[in-house]
Amino acid sequence: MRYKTATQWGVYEVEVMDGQITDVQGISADPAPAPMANTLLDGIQHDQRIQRPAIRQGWLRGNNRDRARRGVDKFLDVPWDEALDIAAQELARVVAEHGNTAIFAGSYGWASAGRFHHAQSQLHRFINLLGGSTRAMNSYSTAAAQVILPHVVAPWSQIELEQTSWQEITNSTELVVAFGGIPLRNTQVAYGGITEHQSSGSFTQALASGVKFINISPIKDDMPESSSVQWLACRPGTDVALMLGLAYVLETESLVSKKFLESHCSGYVLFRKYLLGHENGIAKTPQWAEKICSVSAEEITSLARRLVKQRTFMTAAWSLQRAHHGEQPYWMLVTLAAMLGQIGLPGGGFGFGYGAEGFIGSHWRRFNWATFSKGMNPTRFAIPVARIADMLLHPNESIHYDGRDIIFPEIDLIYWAGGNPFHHHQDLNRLIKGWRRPSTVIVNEPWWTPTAQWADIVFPATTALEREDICASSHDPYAHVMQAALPAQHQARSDHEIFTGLAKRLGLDAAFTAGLSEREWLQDMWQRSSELALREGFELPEFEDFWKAGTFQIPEANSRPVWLADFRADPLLHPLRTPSGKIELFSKTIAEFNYSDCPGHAAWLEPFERLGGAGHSRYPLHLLTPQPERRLHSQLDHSAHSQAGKIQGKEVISIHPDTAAARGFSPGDIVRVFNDRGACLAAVGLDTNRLVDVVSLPTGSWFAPLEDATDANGNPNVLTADIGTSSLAQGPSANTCLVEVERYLEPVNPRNRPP
Ligand SMILES: Nc1nc2c(c(=O)[nH]1)N[C@H]1C(S)=C(S)[C@@H](COP(=O)(O)OP(=O)(O)OC[C@H]3O[C@@H](n4cnc5c(=O)[nH]c(N)nc54)[C@H](O)[C@@H]3O)O[C@H]1N2
Ligand SMILES: Nc1nc2c(c(=O)[nH]1)N[C@H]1C(S)=C(S)[C@@H](COP(=O)(O)OP(=O)(O)OC[C@H]3O[C@@H](n4cnc5c(=O)[nH]c(N)nc54)[C@H](O)[C@@H]3O)O[C@H]1N2
Ligand SMILES: [Mo]
Repeated sequence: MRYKTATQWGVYEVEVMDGQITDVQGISADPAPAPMANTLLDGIQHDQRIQRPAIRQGWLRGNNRDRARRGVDKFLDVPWDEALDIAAQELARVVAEHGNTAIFAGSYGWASAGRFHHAQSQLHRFINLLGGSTRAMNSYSTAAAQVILPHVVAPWSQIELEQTSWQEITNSTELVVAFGGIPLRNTQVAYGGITEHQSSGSFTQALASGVKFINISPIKDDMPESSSVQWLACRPGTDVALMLGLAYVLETESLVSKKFLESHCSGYVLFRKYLLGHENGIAKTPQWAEKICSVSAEEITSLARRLVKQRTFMTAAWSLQRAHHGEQPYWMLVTLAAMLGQIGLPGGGFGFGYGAEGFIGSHWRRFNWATFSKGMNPTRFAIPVARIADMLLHPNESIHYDGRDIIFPEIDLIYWAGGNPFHHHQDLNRLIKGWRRPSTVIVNEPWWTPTAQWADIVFPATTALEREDICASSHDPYAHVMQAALPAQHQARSDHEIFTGLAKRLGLDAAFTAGLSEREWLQDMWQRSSELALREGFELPEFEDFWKAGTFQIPEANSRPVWLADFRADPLLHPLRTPSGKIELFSKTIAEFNYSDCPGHAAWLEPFERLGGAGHSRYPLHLLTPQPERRLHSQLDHSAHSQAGKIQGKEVISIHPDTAAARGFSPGDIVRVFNDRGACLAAVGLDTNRLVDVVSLPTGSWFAPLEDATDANGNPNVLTADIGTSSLAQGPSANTCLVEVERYLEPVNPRNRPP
C-alpha cells in the first residue's frame, strides 16, 4: 500500500509491505525531492525506538532522585497507567511546592511537520491549563536577527516572508553578494513542511539569466561552482570588518547615495563618524579590514566600486548571526545596503537566508492556516531560548535582554516534547551540570535520543507516520493529508494521547481535548482555516473532499509587491515600524540600553575567540558547525542514509589538506577534536575548497560521552561555547569556536545503545 506523508523536508509517498516501509518517493508536484527522505526507510522502524514508558532507576529509588546519575542510570519499564500516574503526581507536586515558573516547558525543537500533532503545541496547551510554566522565546536559528532587526528596519516574521523573491533576483538583479554563500543543501528543509523544492532550480535560473554571484565565505562550496560565481574567502566571524571596509570605500570615494540616506534613514552621521574613525581614532579602511578578515584590501576596494555600478542585492546566511555579536553582521548588512540606496528597487537592497530553508525567496502566496490552540501561558514568563543552561545553573540571577532584565527562576521540573537539547545546545558539558539540578525531567520521544537518555520519565511517542494529520504551512501554497502509514509502533502513543492521559489525572481533560477526537480536531482546524480563507478571497473544499483528494493548492496571488517599494516611494505615507519610521542606522533605543556589547550603530566588536584574535595561539583552527546534509539536525541519525555519510560511525570533519598533512592525518583517520570546553571524535575528510585553518563538523550526531567525557560520535556541541550573542538578543554563539585536532589512537568504541 502507498501512503502519503509530509515531513519538514518535503511530501512523500511511502510504500508499506507486510507492515514494513519498503520505499519512499517524492510526489509529482516536487521538482527536486530531498535525498534526506531516505532517512525514513529504516529510521522509523528501528531498534532505537522507545518501546514502553520507562523511568530512571535512581529517580524512583535513589536518595533525592539520585540526580547525579541522570544520563548514566538504567531505566525500568513501567506500565502506561502507572507511568502517567507518577508523572501527573510529580507535576502537581512541583506546582504546589514551587509554583508554575518552576516548570520549564520551553521545549524548543523541530519535531514533525503535522499541524495538529505539533509536539510543542500539545505540551504548551496542556501546561497552560495546568497554570503555565517558564517558556523560551526566539529560536536557535535566528535569535539575534529576531531582536536586532525590528529596531533597525522591520519585524523578522515580515522580512522572512516579504523579502525579495528569486523571481525578482532573476529578472532585475545584476550582482548578488552573499555573505555565508547560498548553501543549497539546507534548502531541502523548511519548517512546517515544503511541497516544491525550487531553490536549486531558482539559483540555476538566475545564473542562466546572467546574474553574477559573489560567495563571501570561508567555504567555497557554500555556493555551486560556476563561471558566474566568484569566491572571496573570509575568516569566520569577521564579515562585519569586511563590510566596514566596503563602507569606507563607498564613503570616502563619494559613492554613497546621500539622498536615500537623508530621506529614508536616520543616524548615518553618527555611523559615519565611527566608520571614519572620528569616534575612536580607528578608520575602518580596507587595510584595517584585511588584517581582520583576510580578504585583501585590493579586493575589498574593487568590490566596493563594483557594488554601485549595477543593481546589487546583498544577502547574509543565518549562520552569521549564530555567533558572538551576531546582531552586528545583520545591522551592518542593512547599513551597507542603505548606503547603496537601492532598497525598495526591484532586485536591489538586502535579504537573509536564501540558503537557509527551502521557502526563502519563494514568491508563493502566504496564508495563515488555523492552528491547534495552545491558549495563553498564565505565568507570561519566558527566557531567551539559548540561555537554558544559564537559567538552570544560576537561579535568581539576572541577565540583560533587549532593554530589560530577566531574573532566572529556580527550575524543579523540565518537560520536553519534540526537541533535542543534547543536540541543539552549546557546551553540552556545561548543560549537563545544569540539567542535573532539577528534581525531574520528563521527555516524550519516539527514539532513545540523548535527551531521552538524559531524562527520568520517558514516554514513547508515535512518529508522524503512525497518525493522521494535516501539513499546511504559512509559507507553502499547499495543504496535504498525512496518512497513518503504520500502526503505532510497540506501545507508543501520540503526544496528544500522552497529554490527554496526564490531563485526566489532573482533572483537565475536558478542557484539554475540548471533547474532540483527533480526527475531529483536524476537522475543526480545517473549518477554522476555511473561514480564514474566505477572508482572503478563496474557498477551501469540504473536509471530506480534501481528505479524499489528499491535497489542496491555494490559488496563486496576482502579484507580489517589491519589498519596501511603498516605503521607498513615500516614507511618510508608508513608514517602517521603527521609532523614526525610517531605517535606523543609529538606534537611540539601543544606544540608551547602554550595552557595551551592542552599541547604538553597527560596529566591529571583537568576539571572545577568533582566528588572528583571542584564543588563537592556544587553538589554531576555527570550527564551523553547519547543518548536516543527510538529515534534519539529529533526527533519524540512526538511519542508514545518515550513517552512510560517516566513517566508522563518526561524523566527518572537513579539513584542508595542508592542515591535515601538518598533523599527519590521512583521509578516514579517527581524530580527537578538542578545546577547553570538551572533546569529540570525528573522521578526517579532506577538502581543498576552504581556508586552511577552518574546519567544519556538521551538527546532529547523537551525544555519546565516553568515560573521559569525550563524545564518541562527533557532536560538535561539546566544543562550542555557551555565551549569548550579546546583552541585546542573548542568542546562541555556536559558530564562534576555536579548536585543535589530533590523531586518536585508542580503539574506537561503538555507538551508544539504547539503555
Ligand atoms: N553547534 C551548533 N548547534 C546548533 C546549530 C548550529 O548551527 N550549530 N543550529 C541550531 C538550530 S538553527 C536549531 S533549529 C537547533 C535544532 O535543534 P532541535 O530542533 O532540537 O533538533 P531535532 O533533532 O530536530 O529535534 C527534534 C526532536 O523531536 C523528536 N520528534 C520527532 N517527531 C516527534 C513527535 O511527533 N513527538 C515528539 N515528542 N518528538 C518528536 C525527534 O526524534 C528529535 O529528537 O539546533 C541548534 N544547534
Ligand atoms: N540539510 C539540512 N538543511 C537544514 C537543516 C538541517 O538540519 N539539515 N536545518 C535547518 C535549520 S533549523 C536552519 S536554522 C537553517 C540554517 O541555515 P544557515 O544558518 O544558513 O546554515 P549553516 O549550515 O549553519 O551555515 C551556512 C554556511 O555559513 C557559513 N558560515 C558560517 N559562519 C560564517 C561566518 O562567520 N561568515 C561567513 N561568511 N560564512 C559563515 C558556513 O560555511 C556554512 O556552510 O538550515 C535549515 N536547513
Ligand atoms: Mo534552526
